[in-house]
Amino acid sequence: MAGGEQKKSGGGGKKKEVKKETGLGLSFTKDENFGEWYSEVVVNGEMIEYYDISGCYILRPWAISIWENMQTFFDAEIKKMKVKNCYFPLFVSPGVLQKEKDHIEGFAPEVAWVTKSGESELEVPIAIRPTSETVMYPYYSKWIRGHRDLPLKLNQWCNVVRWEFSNPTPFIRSREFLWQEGHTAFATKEEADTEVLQILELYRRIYEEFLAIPVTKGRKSELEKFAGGLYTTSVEAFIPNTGRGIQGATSHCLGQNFAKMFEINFENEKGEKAMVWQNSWAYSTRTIGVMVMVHGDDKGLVLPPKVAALQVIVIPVPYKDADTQGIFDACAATVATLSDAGICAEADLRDNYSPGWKYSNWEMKGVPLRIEIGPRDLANNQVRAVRRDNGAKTDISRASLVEQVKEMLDKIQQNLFDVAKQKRDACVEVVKTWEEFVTALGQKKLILAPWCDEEEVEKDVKARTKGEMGAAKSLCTPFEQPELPEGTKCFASGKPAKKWTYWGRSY
Ligand code: 87F
Repeated sequence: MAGGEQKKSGGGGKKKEVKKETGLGLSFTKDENFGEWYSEVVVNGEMIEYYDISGCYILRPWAISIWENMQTFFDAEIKKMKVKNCYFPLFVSPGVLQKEKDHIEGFAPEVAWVTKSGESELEVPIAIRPTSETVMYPYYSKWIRGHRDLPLKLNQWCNVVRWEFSNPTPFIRSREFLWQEGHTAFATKEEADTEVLQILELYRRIYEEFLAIPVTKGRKSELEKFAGGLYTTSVEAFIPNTGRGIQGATSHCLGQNFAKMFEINFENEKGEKAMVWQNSWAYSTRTIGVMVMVHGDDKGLVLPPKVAALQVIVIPVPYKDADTQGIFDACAATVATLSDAGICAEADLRDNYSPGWKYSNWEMKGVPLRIEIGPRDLANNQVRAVRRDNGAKTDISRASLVEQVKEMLDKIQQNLFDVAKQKRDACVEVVKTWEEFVTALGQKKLILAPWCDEEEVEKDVKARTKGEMGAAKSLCTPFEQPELPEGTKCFASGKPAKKWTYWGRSY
Protein backbone atom coordinates (compact mmCIF):
# COMPACT_ATOMS: atom_id res chain seq x y z
CA MET A 1 0.00 0.00 0.00
CA ALA A 2 1.22 3.48 -0.79
CA GLY A 3 1.51 6.05 1.98
CA GLY A 4 4.53 6.64 4.13
CA GLU A 5 2.94 6.78 7.52
CA GLN A 6 -0.24 4.82 7.15
CA LYS A 7 -0.97 3.96 10.76
CA LYS A 8 -0.05 0.39 11.55
CA SER A 9 -2.50 -1.75 13.45
CA GLY A 10 -1.53 -3.28 16.76
CA GLY A 11 -0.61 -1.66 20.03
CA GLY A 12 -3.33 -0.07 22.11
CA GLY A 13 -6.79 -1.50 21.47
CA LYS A 14 -8.01 -4.89 20.37
CA LYS A 15 -8.28 -5.62 16.70
CA LYS A 16 -11.82 -6.60 15.78
CA GLU A 17 -12.56 -9.17 13.12
CA VAL A 18 -13.03 -7.46 9.75
CA LYS A 19 -15.67 -9.08 7.56
CA LYS A 20 -13.36 -10.95 5.24
CA GLU A 21 -15.46 -11.34 2.07
CA THR A 22 -16.32 -7.70 1.74
CA GLY A 23 -13.48 -5.85 3.36
CA LEU A 24 -16.15 -3.66 4.96
CA GLY A 25 -16.15 -2.67 8.59
CA LEU A 26 -13.52 -1.13 10.82
CA SER A 27 -10.82 -2.97 12.74
CA PHE A 28 -10.97 -0.61 15.72
CA THR A 29 -13.82 0.84 17.71
CA LYS A 30 -14.04 4.52 18.58
CA ASP A 31 -13.88 3.82 22.32
CA GLU A 32 -11.14 1.18 22.29
CA ASN A 33 -8.56 2.90 20.14
CA PHE A 34 -9.63 6.34 19.03
CA GLY A 35 -6.45 7.17 17.08
CA GLU A 36 -6.53 4.04 14.93
CA TRP A 37 -10.30 4.33 14.53
CA TYR A 38 -9.92 7.88 13.21
CA SER A 39 -7.18 6.97 10.72
CA GLU A 40 -9.26 4.10 9.42
CA VAL A 41 -12.51 6.06 9.20
CA VAL A 42 -11.09 8.91 7.12
CA VAL A 43 -9.55 6.44 4.67
CA ASN A 44 -12.39 3.88 4.48
CA GLY A 45 -14.93 6.71 4.36
CA GLU A 46 -13.09 7.92 1.24
CA MET A 47 -12.23 11.35 2.61
CA ILE A 48 -8.45 10.91 2.69
CA GLU A 49 -5.78 8.94 0.99
CA TYR A 50 -2.39 8.77 2.67
CA TYR A 51 0.49 10.23 0.69
CA ASP A 52 4.19 9.46 0.62
CA ILE A 53 5.18 12.72 2.32
CA SER A 54 4.59 12.71 6.06
CA GLY A 55 1.86 15.10 7.16
CA CYS A 56 0.43 15.49 3.66
CA TYR A 57 -2.85 13.93 2.62
CA ILE A 58 -4.92 13.63 -0.51
CA LEU A 59 -8.34 15.20 0.02
CA ARG A 60 -10.75 13.11 -2.02
CA PRO A 61 -14.00 14.46 -3.52
CA TRP A 62 -15.99 13.25 -0.50
CA ALA A 63 -13.98 15.62 1.74
CA ILE A 64 -13.77 18.50 -0.72
CA SER A 65 -17.55 18.51 -1.20
CA ILE A 66 -17.95 19.16 2.54
CA TRP A 67 -15.36 21.92 2.36
CA GLU A 68 -17.23 23.47 -0.58
CA ASN A 69 -20.57 23.41 1.23
CA MET A 70 -19.08 25.39 4.13
CA GLN A 71 -17.27 27.66 1.69
CA THR A 72 -20.50 28.49 -0.16
CA PHE A 73 -22.08 29.68 3.09
CA PHE A 74 -19.09 31.58 4.45
CA ASP A 75 -18.15 33.19 1.15
CA ALA A 76 -21.69 34.55 0.67
CA GLU A 77 -21.79 35.87 4.26
CA ILE A 78 -18.48 37.76 4.04
CA LYS A 79 -19.53 39.20 0.69
CA LYS A 80 -22.59 40.64 2.46
CA MET A 81 -20.06 42.31 4.78
CA LYS A 82 -18.35 43.81 1.72
CA VAL A 83 -15.27 41.62 2.00
CA LYS A 84 -13.64 41.04 -1.41
CA ASN A 85 -11.79 37.92 -2.48
CA CYS A 86 -8.26 38.16 -3.85
CA TYR A 87 -5.20 36.00 -4.35
CA PHE A 88 -1.65 36.70 -3.22
CA PRO A 89 1.38 34.57 -4.17
CA LEU A 90 2.38 31.39 -2.39
CA PHE A 91 6.01 32.54 -2.03
CA VAL A 92 7.47 35.01 0.44
CA SER A 93 10.80 36.77 0.09
CA PRO A 94 13.03 36.31 3.13
CA GLY A 95 13.37 40.06 3.67
CA VAL A 96 9.68 40.62 4.24
CA LEU A 97 9.29 37.48 6.30
CA GLN A 98 11.99 38.69 8.70
CA LYS A 99 10.38 42.09 8.94
CA GLU A 100 8.05 41.04 11.67
CA LYS A 101 10.74 39.07 13.47
CA ASP A 102 9.12 39.27 16.85
CA HIS A 103 5.98 37.46 15.90
CA ILE A 104 7.67 35.06 13.49
CA GLU A 105 10.33 34.04 16.00
CA GLY A 106 8.43 31.20 17.62
CA PHE A 107 7.09 30.03 14.27
CA ALA A 108 10.40 30.06 12.35
CA PRO A 109 11.08 26.29 12.61
CA GLU A 110 7.80 25.63 10.82
CA VAL A 111 8.58 27.73 7.76
CA ALA A 112 9.39 25.67 4.64
CA TRP A 113 11.87 27.07 2.09
CA VAL A 114 12.55 26.57 -1.59
CA THR A 115 16.32 26.55 -2.05
CA LYS A 116 16.82 25.07 -5.52
CA SER A 117 15.50 25.19 -9.04
CA GLY A 118 16.54 22.10 -10.87
CA GLU A 119 20.11 21.46 -9.80
CA SER A 120 21.11 25.05 -9.14
CA GLU A 121 20.87 26.73 -5.75
CA LEU A 122 18.66 29.79 -5.70
CA GLU A 123 20.60 32.96 -5.01
CA VAL A 124 18.04 33.86 -2.39
CA PRO A 125 15.93 31.08 -0.85
CA ILE A 126 12.19 31.69 -0.97
CA ALA A 127 9.76 30.85 1.83
CA ILE A 128 6.38 29.18 1.34
CA ARG A 129 3.59 31.07 3.12
CA PRO A 130 2.63 29.72 6.53
CA THR A 131 0.08 32.59 6.71
CA SER A 132 -0.01 35.78 4.61
CA GLU A 133 0.51 38.83 6.84
CA THR A 134 3.98 39.49 5.45
CA VAL A 135 2.84 38.80 1.90
CA MET A 136 -0.13 41.13 2.00
CA TYR A 137 0.64 44.01 4.32
CA PRO A 138 3.36 45.71 2.23
CA TYR A 139 0.61 46.22 -0.37
CA TYR A 140 -1.87 47.44 2.22
CA SER A 141 0.71 50.11 2.95
CA LYS A 142 0.79 51.01 -0.74
CA TRP A 143 -2.97 50.88 -1.35
CA ILE A 144 -4.12 52.73 1.74
CA ARG A 145 -3.54 56.49 1.47
CA GLY A 146 -6.56 58.33 2.82
CA HIS A 147 -9.65 57.58 4.90
CA ARG A 148 -11.57 56.98 1.66
CA ASP A 149 -9.44 53.87 1.07
CA LEU A 150 -10.82 52.43 4.29
CA PRO A 151 -12.05 50.00 5.31
CA LEU A 152 -10.00 47.59 3.19
CA LYS A 153 -11.45 44.10 3.55
CA LEU A 154 -9.77 41.25 1.70
CA ASN A 155 -10.04 37.50 1.95
CA GLN A 156 -8.31 34.66 0.17
CA TRP A 157 -9.12 30.98 -0.13
CA CYS A 158 -5.79 29.21 -0.35
CA ASN A 159 -3.36 26.62 0.91
CA VAL A 160 -0.65 27.25 3.50
CA VAL A 161 2.34 25.19 4.60
CA ARG A 162 3.55 24.75 8.18
CA TRP A 163 6.27 22.16 8.61
CA GLU A 164 4.93 20.62 11.82
CA PHE A 165 6.95 17.99 13.61
CA SER A 166 4.54 16.64 16.18
CA ASN A 167 2.26 13.75 15.35
CA PRO A 168 0.53 14.58 12.04
CA THR A 169 -3.20 13.78 11.85
CA PRO A 170 -5.38 14.11 8.74
CA PHE A 171 -7.33 17.41 8.78
CA ILE A 172 -6.31 18.16 12.38
CA ARG A 173 -2.59 18.68 11.99
CA SER A 174 -1.22 18.50 8.44
CA ARG A 175 1.76 20.21 6.85
CA GLU A 176 -0.31 21.69 4.07
CA PHE A 177 -3.92 22.67 4.58
CA LEU A 178 -6.68 24.72 2.99
CA TRP A 179 -8.19 27.71 4.71
CA GLN A 180 -9.61 31.15 4.16
CA GLU A 181 -7.65 34.03 5.61
CA GLY A 182 -9.34 37.39 5.99
CA HIS A 183 -7.24 40.51 6.47
CA THR A 184 -9.02 43.80 7.09
CA ALA A 185 -7.99 47.37 7.91
CA PHE A 186 -10.13 50.09 9.50
CA ALA A 187 -9.86 53.72 10.49
CA THR A 188 -11.07 53.05 14.03
CA LYS A 189 -10.67 50.39 16.70
CA GLU A 190 -14.44 50.29 17.18
CA GLU A 191 -15.01 49.10 13.62
CA ALA A 192 -12.31 46.47 14.02
CA ASP A 193 -13.78 45.26 17.33
CA THR A 194 -17.22 44.91 15.75
CA GLU A 195 -15.91 42.88 12.83
CA VAL A 196 -13.97 40.47 15.06
CA LEU A 197 -17.26 39.40 16.64
CA GLN A 198 -19.24 39.33 13.39
CA ILE A 199 -16.73 36.90 11.93
CA LEU A 200 -16.64 34.84 15.12
CA GLU A 201 -20.41 34.47 14.89
CA LEU A 202 -20.04 33.12 11.33
CA TYR A 203 -17.54 30.58 12.65
CA ARG A 204 -19.99 29.57 15.37
CA ARG A 205 -22.64 29.06 12.70
CA ILE A 206 -20.33 26.91 10.56
CA TYR A 207 -19.76 24.63 13.53
CA GLU A 208 -23.20 24.63 15.09
CA GLU A 209 -25.54 25.01 12.11
CA PHE A 210 -23.55 23.17 9.47
CA LEU A 211 -21.29 20.69 11.23
CA ALA A 212 -23.71 20.18 14.17
CA ILE A 213 -20.88 20.67 16.67
CA PRO A 214 -21.36 22.78 19.81
CA VAL A 215 -18.65 25.40 20.30
CA THR A 216 -17.80 28.01 22.89
CA LYS A 217 -17.06 31.58 21.86
CA GLY A 218 -14.45 33.29 23.94
CA ARG A 219 -11.19 35.12 24.29
CA LYS A 220 -7.74 33.55 24.35
CA SER A 221 -5.34 34.16 27.22
CA GLU A 222 -2.27 36.37 26.75
CA LEU A 223 -0.16 33.22 26.47
CA GLU A 224 -2.39 31.52 23.92
CA LYS A 225 -3.32 34.53 21.77
CA PHE A 226 -1.64 35.29 18.43
CA ALA A 227 1.51 37.05 19.65
CA GLY A 228 1.47 39.51 16.78
CA GLY A 229 -1.98 40.81 17.66
CA LEU A 230 -3.86 42.73 20.33
CA TYR A 231 -6.37 40.06 21.29
CA THR A 232 -7.59 36.75 19.90
CA THR A 233 -11.10 35.34 19.96
CA SER A 234 -11.94 31.77 19.02
CA VAL A 235 -14.58 29.12 18.84
CA GLU A 236 -13.53 26.07 20.86
CA ALA A 237 -14.80 22.54 20.34
CA PHE A 238 -14.23 19.46 22.50
CA ILE A 239 -13.55 15.81 21.62
CA PRO A 240 -15.05 13.70 24.44
CA ASN A 241 -13.19 10.50 23.48
CA THR A 242 -9.76 12.02 23.99
CA GLY A 243 -10.81 14.68 26.49
CA ARG A 244 -9.09 17.32 24.40
CA GLY A 245 -10.22 20.78 23.46
CA ILE A 246 -9.66 21.93 19.91
CA GLN A 247 -9.50 25.45 18.55
CA GLY A 248 -12.11 25.56 15.80
CA ALA A 249 -11.35 28.93 14.20
CA THR A 250 -9.86 32.28 15.24
CA SER A 251 -10.72 35.92 14.76
CA HIS A 252 -7.98 38.33 15.83
CA CYS A 253 -7.88 42.03 16.44
CA LEU A 254 -4.32 42.90 15.48
CA GLY A 255 -4.51 46.42 16.86
CA GLN A 256 -1.87 48.66 15.25
CA ASN A 257 1.17 46.35 15.61
CA PHE A 258 1.36 45.41 11.96
CA ALA A 259 0.43 48.93 10.88
CA LYS A 260 3.56 50.12 12.70
CA MET A 261 5.79 47.43 11.21
CA PHE A 262 4.51 47.82 7.67
CA GLU A 263 3.77 51.55 7.85
CA ILE A 264 0.10 51.22 6.99
CA ASN A 265 -0.88 54.86 7.46
CA PHE A 266 -3.67 57.07 6.17
CA GLU A 267 -4.70 60.68 6.28
CA ASN A 268 -7.80 60.97 8.45
CA GLU A 269 -10.76 63.32 7.97
CA LYS A 270 -8.96 66.07 9.86
CA GLY A 271 -5.99 65.80 7.52
CA GLU A 272 -3.78 64.19 10.19
CA LYS A 273 -1.62 61.13 9.66
CA ALA A 274 -3.08 58.07 11.44
CA MET A 275 -2.43 54.35 11.65
CA VAL A 276 -4.97 51.71 10.63
CA TRP A 277 -6.53 49.15 12.95
CA GLN A 278 -6.35 45.61 11.60
CA ASN A 279 -8.02 42.22 12.00
CA SER A 280 -7.28 38.79 10.65
CA TRP A 281 -9.40 35.67 10.80
CA ALA A 282 -9.30 32.11 9.54
CA TYR A 283 -10.90 28.69 9.55
CA SER A 284 -9.39 25.67 7.87
CA THR A 285 -9.98 22.10 6.73
CA ARG A 286 -9.46 21.20 10.40
CA THR A 287 -13.24 21.73 10.67
CA ILE A 288 -13.73 18.46 8.75
CA GLY A 289 -11.53 16.53 11.19
CA VAL A 290 -13.49 17.84 14.16
CA MET A 291 -16.71 16.73 12.44
CA VAL A 292 -15.36 13.20 11.90
CA MET A 293 -14.15 12.95 15.49
CA VAL A 294 -17.38 14.22 17.03
CA HIS A 295 -20.00 12.38 14.96
CA GLY A 296 -18.26 9.29 13.56
CA ASP A 297 -19.14 5.88 15.04
CA ASP A 298 -18.15 2.22 14.79
CA LYS A 299 -19.80 1.96 11.38
CA GLY A 300 -17.81 4.88 9.97
CA LEU A 301 -18.46 8.50 9.11
CA VAL A 302 -21.67 10.28 10.10
CA LEU A 303 -22.23 13.36 7.95
CA PRO A 304 -24.61 16.15 9.01
CA PRO A 305 -27.16 16.64 6.18
CA LYS A 306 -26.26 20.32 5.74
CA VAL A 307 -22.69 19.56 4.66
CA ALA A 308 -23.12 16.11 3.08
CA ALA A 309 -22.53 15.93 -0.67
CA LEU A 310 -25.08 13.16 -0.76
CA GLN A 311 -28.02 13.40 1.64
CA VAL A 312 -30.01 10.37 0.54
CA ILE A 313 -28.83 7.10 -1.00
CA VAL A 314 -31.52 4.99 -2.63
CA ILE A 315 -30.88 1.25 -2.74
CA PRO A 316 -32.96 -1.33 -4.63
CA VAL A 317 -33.64 -4.54 -2.72
CA PRO A 318 -34.74 -7.00 -5.41
CA TYR A 319 -35.66 -10.63 -4.75
CA LYS A 320 -35.24 -13.48 -7.20
CA ASP A 321 -38.82 -13.62 -8.37
CA ALA A 322 -39.66 -9.95 -7.86
CA ASP A 323 -40.28 -7.25 -10.44
CA THR A 324 -36.66 -6.08 -10.58
CA GLN A 325 -37.25 -3.57 -13.33
CA GLY A 326 -40.18 -2.11 -11.41
CA ILE A 327 -37.96 -1.70 -8.33
CA PHE A 328 -35.16 -0.06 -10.32
CA ASP A 329 -37.68 2.31 -11.92
CA ALA A 330 -39.08 3.21 -8.50
CA CYS A 331 -35.52 3.98 -7.31
CA ALA A 332 -34.89 6.25 -10.29
CA ALA A 333 -38.24 7.98 -9.80
CA THR A 334 -37.50 8.50 -6.09
CA VAL A 335 -34.16 10.10 -6.90
CA ALA A 336 -35.80 12.35 -9.52
CA THR A 337 -38.52 13.48 -7.09
CA LEU A 338 -35.99 14.25 -4.33
CA SER A 339 -33.57 16.00 -6.70
CA ASP A 340 -36.37 18.21 -8.05
CA ALA A 341 -37.06 19.26 -4.47
CA GLY A 342 -33.41 20.30 -3.99
CA ILE A 343 -32.38 17.23 -1.98
CA CYS A 344 -29.07 15.61 -2.95
CA ALA A 345 -30.02 12.03 -3.75
CA GLU A 346 -28.57 9.19 -5.79
CA ALA A 347 -29.45 5.58 -6.47
CA ASP A 348 -26.88 2.80 -6.08
CA LEU A 349 -27.87 0.53 -8.95
CA ARG A 350 -24.60 -1.41 -9.14
CA ASP A 351 -25.41 -5.04 -9.91
CA ASN A 352 -22.15 -6.53 -8.64
CA TYR A 353 -22.87 -5.76 -4.95
CA SER A 354 -25.57 -7.09 -2.64
CA PRO A 355 -27.96 -4.70 -0.86
CA GLY A 356 -26.30 -5.58 2.46
CA TRP A 357 -22.87 -4.66 1.15
CA LYS A 358 -24.24 -1.37 -0.14
CA TYR A 359 -25.81 -0.59 3.25
CA SER A 360 -22.44 -1.00 4.96
CA ASN A 361 -20.63 0.94 2.26
CA TRP A 362 -22.88 3.99 2.50
CA GLU A 363 -22.89 3.78 6.29
CA MET A 364 -19.10 3.91 6.18
CA LYS A 365 -19.34 7.02 4.01
CA GLY A 366 -21.79 8.56 6.44
CA VAL A 367 -24.74 9.34 4.15
CA PRO A 368 -27.47 10.73 6.47
CA LEU A 369 -30.44 8.81 5.07
CA ARG A 370 -30.80 5.51 3.24
CA ILE A 371 -33.92 4.64 1.29
CA GLU A 372 -34.56 0.98 0.55
CA ILE A 373 -37.08 -0.11 -2.06
CA GLY A 374 -38.08 -3.80 -2.20
CA PRO A 375 -41.04 -5.75 -3.63
CA ARG A 376 -43.27 -5.02 -0.64
CA ASP A 377 -42.50 -1.29 -0.80
CA LEU A 378 -43.28 -1.33 -4.51
CA ALA A 379 -46.61 -3.07 -3.91
CA ASN A 380 -47.55 -0.60 -1.14
CA ASN A 381 -46.34 2.47 -3.03
CA GLN A 382 -43.95 3.27 -0.19
CA VAL A 383 -40.22 3.37 0.58
CA ARG A 384 -38.29 2.46 3.72
CA ALA A 385 -36.07 5.19 5.17
CA VAL A 386 -33.21 4.35 7.56
CA ARG A 387 -31.42 7.08 9.50
CA ARG A 388 -27.62 6.92 9.71
CA ASP A 389 -27.46 8.72 13.04
CA ASN A 390 -29.69 6.39 15.08
CA GLY A 391 -30.66 3.52 12.75
CA ALA A 392 -34.37 4.35 13.04
CA LYS A 393 -36.49 2.85 10.24
CA THR A 394 -39.64 4.50 8.86
CA ASP A 395 -41.96 3.51 6.04
CA ILE A 396 -42.81 6.55 3.93
CA SER A 397 -45.69 6.74 1.47
CA ARG A 398 -44.40 7.93 -1.90
CA ALA A 399 -47.12 10.59 -1.92
CA SER A 400 -45.47 12.41 1.00
CA LEU A 401 -41.87 11.55 0.10
CA VAL A 402 -40.37 15.02 -0.24
CA GLU A 403 -42.09 16.44 2.80
CA GLN A 404 -41.09 13.53 5.04
CA VAL A 405 -37.51 13.25 3.79
CA LYS A 406 -37.00 16.97 4.38
CA GLU A 407 -38.35 16.62 7.86
CA MET A 408 -36.12 13.62 8.58
CA LEU A 409 -33.00 15.41 7.34
CA ASP A 410 -33.82 18.36 9.62
CA LYS A 411 -34.33 15.97 12.53
CA ILE A 412 -31.01 14.23 11.83
CA GLN A 413 -29.20 17.57 11.71
CA GLN A 414 -30.78 18.62 15.02
CA ASN A 415 -30.24 15.25 16.68
CA LEU A 416 -26.53 15.21 15.78
CA PHE A 417 -26.14 18.59 17.42
CA ASP A 418 -28.20 17.65 20.48
CA VAL A 419 -26.31 14.40 21.08
CA ALA A 420 -22.92 16.10 20.58
CA LYS A 421 -23.91 18.88 22.97
CA GLN A 422 -25.16 16.45 25.57
CA LYS A 423 -21.87 14.50 25.40
CA ARG A 424 -19.80 17.69 25.56
CA ASP A 425 -21.80 19.09 28.45
CA ALA A 426 -21.43 15.81 30.34
CA CYS A 427 -17.65 16.34 30.19
CA VAL A 428 -17.70 19.83 31.71
CA GLU A 429 -16.41 19.91 35.26
CA VAL A 430 -16.51 23.03 37.37
CA VAL A 431 -13.52 23.07 39.74
CA LYS A 432 -12.44 25.52 42.43
CA THR A 433 -9.16 24.09 43.72
CA TRP A 434 -5.91 22.70 42.32
CA GLU A 435 -6.72 19.21 43.67
CA GLU A 436 -10.08 19.18 41.89
CA PHE A 437 -8.36 20.47 38.75
CA VAL A 438 -5.80 17.66 38.66
CA THR A 439 -8.48 15.03 39.30
CA ALA A 440 -10.72 16.41 36.53
CA LEU A 441 -7.78 16.56 34.12
CA GLY A 442 -7.10 12.87 34.79
CA GLN A 443 -10.73 12.15 33.94
CA LYS A 444 -10.46 13.86 30.52
CA LYS A 445 -12.80 16.64 31.56
CA LEU A 446 -13.39 20.02 29.99
CA ILE A 447 -12.56 22.12 33.03
CA LEU A 448 -14.19 25.40 33.94
CA ALA A 449 -12.25 27.15 36.68
CA PRO A 450 -12.05 30.59 38.28
CA TRP A 451 -8.74 32.19 37.23
CA CYS A 452 -6.69 35.24 38.15
CA ASP A 453 -5.90 35.70 34.43
CA GLU A 454 -2.15 36.08 34.98
CA GLU A 455 0.31 34.90 32.35
CA GLU A 456 2.81 33.61 34.91
CA VAL A 457 0.13 31.49 36.53
CA GLU A 458 -0.77 29.87 33.21
CA LYS A 459 2.92 29.09 32.61
CA ASP A 460 2.98 27.52 36.04
CA VAL A 461 -0.12 25.41 35.29
CA LYS A 462 1.59 24.18 32.13
CA ALA A 463 4.77 23.30 34.01
CA ARG A 464 2.90 21.53 36.80
CA THR A 465 0.83 19.39 34.40
CA LYS A 466 3.60 18.53 31.95
CA GLY A 467 3.78 14.84 31.06
CA GLU A 468 3.28 12.18 28.43
CA MET A 469 -0.21 13.36 27.52
CA GLY A 470 0.85 16.99 27.08
CA ALA A 471 0.34 19.89 29.46
CA ALA A 472 -2.98 21.50 30.30
CA LYS A 473 -3.59 25.03 29.07
CA SER A 474 -6.32 27.59 28.99
CA LEU A 475 -8.72 27.02 26.08
CA CYS A 476 -10.67 30.25 26.30
CA THR A 477 -12.40 32.65 28.62
CA PRO A 478 -16.01 32.27 27.48
CA PHE A 479 -17.93 35.44 26.66
CA GLU A 480 -20.88 33.95 28.51
CA GLN A 481 -19.64 34.04 32.08
CA PRO A 482 -21.37 32.25 34.95
CA GLU A 483 -21.70 34.38 38.05
CA LEU A 484 -18.38 34.75 39.89
CA PRO A 485 -19.12 35.28 43.58
CA GLU A 486 -17.17 38.03 45.34
CA GLY A 487 -14.08 36.61 47.01
CA THR A 488 -13.69 33.60 44.66
CA LYS A 489 -10.05 32.50 44.47
CA CYS A 490 -8.02 31.41 41.44
CA PHE A 491 -7.83 27.58 41.26
CA ALA A 492 -4.10 27.69 40.59
CA SER A 493 -2.67 30.70 42.44
CA GLY A 494 -5.16 31.39 45.21
CA LYS A 495 -5.22 35.05 44.16
CA PRO A 496 -8.57 36.75 43.56
CA ALA A 497 -10.22 35.23 40.47
CA LYS A 498 -11.14 37.58 37.62
CA LYS A 499 -12.93 35.25 35.18
CA TRP A 500 -14.22 31.73 34.64
CA THR A 501 -11.92 30.10 32.08
CA TYR A 502 -11.99 26.74 30.26
CA TRP A 503 -8.90 24.56 30.71
CA GLY A 504 -7.78 21.20 29.41
CA ARG A 505 -5.42 19.37 27.14
CA SER A 506 -5.83 20.31 23.54
CA TYR A 507 -4.95 19.47 19.97
C1 87F B 1 3.71 29.31 11.39
C2 87F B 1 4.83 29.79 10.75
C3 87F B 1 4.99 31.15 10.58
C4 87F B 1 0.75 30.60 12.93
C5 87F B 1 2.75 30.19 11.85
O1 87F B 1 -4.55 33.01 12.86
C6 87F B 1 4.06 32.04 11.03
C7 87F B 1 2.93 31.59 11.67
O2 87F B 1 2.01 33.69 12.06
C8 87F B 1 1.93 32.47 12.18
N1 87F B 1 1.64 29.72 12.48
N2 87F B 1 0.85 31.93 12.77
C9 87F B 1 -0.21 32.78 13.29
C10 87F B 1 -1.26 33.06 12.24
C11 87F B 1 -2.08 34.23 12.64
C12 87F B 1 -3.24 34.60 11.73
N3 87F B 1 -2.92 34.71 10.34
C13 87F B 1 -4.00 35.07 9.46
C14 87F B 1 -4.44 33.76 11.93
C15 87F B 1 -5.59 34.01 11.04
C16 87F B 1 -5.23 34.23 9.62
